[in-house]
Parts: sequence; C-alpha cells; structure tokens
Amino acid sequence: MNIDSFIQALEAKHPGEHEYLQAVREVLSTISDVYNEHPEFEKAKIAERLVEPDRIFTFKVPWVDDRGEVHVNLGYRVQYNNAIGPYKGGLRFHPSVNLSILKFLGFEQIFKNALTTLPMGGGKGGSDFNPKGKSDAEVMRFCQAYMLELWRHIGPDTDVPAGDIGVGAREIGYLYGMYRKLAQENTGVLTGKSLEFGGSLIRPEATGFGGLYFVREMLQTAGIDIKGKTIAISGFGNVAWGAATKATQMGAKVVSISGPDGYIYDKNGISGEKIDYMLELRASCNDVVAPYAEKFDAEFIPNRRPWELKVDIALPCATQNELNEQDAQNLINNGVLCVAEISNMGCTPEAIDLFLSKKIIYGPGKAVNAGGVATSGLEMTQNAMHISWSAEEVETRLQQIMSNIHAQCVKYGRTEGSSYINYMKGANVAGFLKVAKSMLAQGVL
Ligand code: 2IT
Repeated sequence: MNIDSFIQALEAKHPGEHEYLQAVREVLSTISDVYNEHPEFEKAKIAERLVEPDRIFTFKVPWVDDRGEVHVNLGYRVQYNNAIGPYKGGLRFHPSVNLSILKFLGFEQIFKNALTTLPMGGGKGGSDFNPKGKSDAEVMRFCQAYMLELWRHIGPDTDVPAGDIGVGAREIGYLYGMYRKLAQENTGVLTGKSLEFGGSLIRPEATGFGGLYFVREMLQTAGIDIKGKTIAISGFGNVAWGAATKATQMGAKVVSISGPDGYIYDKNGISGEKIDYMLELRASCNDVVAPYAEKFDAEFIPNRRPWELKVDIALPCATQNELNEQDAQNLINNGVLCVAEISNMGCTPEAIDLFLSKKIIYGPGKAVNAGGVATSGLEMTQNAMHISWSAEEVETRLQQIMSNIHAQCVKYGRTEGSSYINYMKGANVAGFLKVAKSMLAQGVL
C-alpha cells in the first residue's frame, strides 16, 4: 500500500477534513506491514472500505431558548463500521464539532472498541451546540429536538450512543427520556445513564480509571513504579477527574488541571476535596479553571498549557491535538518518562514522532482511554441481562480489560532487538486485525 497516494486520493474526496485525514494516516502508516503480509486484505479492499463510514446522518436541530428565541444547530451521527458489533461511540456537543472531527473520532472508535475485547463496532455523533452557559431547560429542549431526529437510526442492537465532550449524565438523561417516549421501550440504547434507570456503577470514573491502570502497566513493564511520580493533567471534566482520582489512589501526585482560560499549577498536589471541587467547577458551566487558584492558594497561568511543567508523566485529558511538537520538546527537556493520551488523539503527529524517537513511553488514546467505552459495553451487558453489578464487579472487569489491551499492544508493538514498545503500532495493528478479519469473513459489504 502506498500511503501517500492513498491519503492524497482520500483528501481529494474529502478536502479540508484535517483531523479525519490525520487519524487515517496514523493508522495506515502503522499497519502497512501487516497489510502487505496479507494480500487478501488488499484484494478485498479492506483499507478503502474501512476509511469510509457505512453512513452519515446529518440533520438540523431547531430549539427554543428561555427567552423564546429560535436556534438552529446541526446534528450528526456517523455509523462507521459494525463488523464486530453494533455501532458504539459517544456524542460530542461543542461549537467546534464538524464532520472531520466526528469522522476522526468514529474512525478511532472502530479500533478502540475492537481492543476492548467486547463486541462493539465504531460510531460517533454530536452537534455544534454549545452547552456553555445554557440553562437545564435549554439543554433539555435541545436534547429532545436532537433525539426527535436520531431515534429512528439507533437501537440497543444497532447503534448505541453515549457521552463525550459536552454530554454527561444530564444530557444522556434527557436524550434517553425522549428516546424511551418515542420508541415506546426501555432498552440499553444509550450508555452513561444515571444509576436509577439502567446506568452502570464506575461508568463516570471509567475513562480516567482505565487510563491510569494502563499507565501503571506501561510503567511496570519498563520497571518503573508510579508511586511518588508527578503528573500533569490537562482538562478538568469527567475524564480529568477520574484520572486525578485514580492517580492519587495509586500514590502519584497530580499538579495540574487546565481549561480554555489557562492552567492551574498546584505544587501541593490535587487530591481529596480539590478533586471534588473539579466537579463543582464543571457543573458551573463557565468552562474556566481560574477559580481553583483562589480557593486553594495555587498558581493560575493564563492562556497556557501545563506541558511546560517539570513532571514525570503527562496525561492529556481534554481534546484532540492539545499537545504539539513544542510541548513534547518541553516535556522531554524536563525529563518526562511517560505520555499517555486519555483524550482522543491528544498529541499531534509531530509530538508522537518525537516521543517515539526519544523512546519516551507513549500510550495512544485508542488504547489508554478505552476503559470508558469498555465500561459502556459492560453497561450494555447489564441492561441486556436486566441486572446491575456492584462497583467491585465492574471495576474488576475494567481492570482485566485494560490489562488485556496492554497485552495486545505489547504483542504487536515490540520492536525487534529493543525492549522499547511502540504502543501506537501495537494498538493499531491489534485493533485493525480483529476488524479486518471480521470484514473478510463476512464478505464484501
Ligand atoms: O471516546 C470515547 O470512547 C467515548 N466518548 C465513550 C464512548 C462510549 O460509547 O462510551
């Protein structure tokens, strides 16, 4: 496979879809060896079929704000690939949402979901709706209008959406309520539900918890103990909160969180009530972290990102391409040991190249953050069985899944003649092989 000409042809079909093309290029460039070893993949045009979603729904979402003004947002659902299970993946509500971003997220989701060991295909959706500063009633009306269109295309065995940036338990509640009313059924059609109506314990924590299990295992494999290590985290939402909680439990010290306004440096460590405060900050819907500095006597550095700090471990937990080449160089100059994306595609390709060339332990999002969707898979299982598991049961399974993902990455990511593991290659190859073999077995569809 000639990747450059493949991407060129794709770019001609989808001009300007930078994030999508970036995600495709990363996967193809790491799987090209196994692809070429299997001529049957080429013959069945697996790559060409994988990079295009099965279908994309685009729809308008008109809704009325509290003053009676009418707004029109765009809604999307990308059903990417269901070779191994129903389409599965979150909904993102953020003004930056466009087709390129949802296609990159959906494409990543195919391989991530394959890695979880559970039968889930890849999908993603969302809207350019901005929940920032909206009242509960406005969010409710928006979610209802969004679901009024989407409900026809989803179902517990066809497509199971969940949360992502801007979509948490509140939004899932409103979305689920509307689906239930329209479809006249109570099913596991959405995950991330509240506990009272079919949600799973540990789902809110799962992305961050799973990320830290994965990080601990990467470090252990390299003979390093996570205890006592200093960690920079970006973001301050659900994922950052789960990561900070588990990192602290593991005996590491989290010294930063960040928002669109800048970052907090708390040299004493973000633990206990400070972690609880992250939830308060998020619930305030102002999208700022600055108030933390006043409340806990920490430093607030406006309009900058925490990658300039001297830390052992860096965990991007906010959004795509939030850690660039310069940030990577700063971290390396400051002696970073490990960088793991808990956000999707948190590092730019140039940053990743630098980490790999300097043999920094680097974990790609689709492996590191797979605990979120894996626990969504566990929520689907509980819904299908009409039971709910204890927190211990769910967390034990989550831990086993993360360990299994780690083992898959090691199997395919070992570099000959070196103890260094290329987790990016390992994750992409392991995820790809499972999906490609399933597509092959099921014929040209
Ligand atoms: O990026 C992700 O894996 C998610 N936003 C979670 C998706 C899910 O279906 O739980």
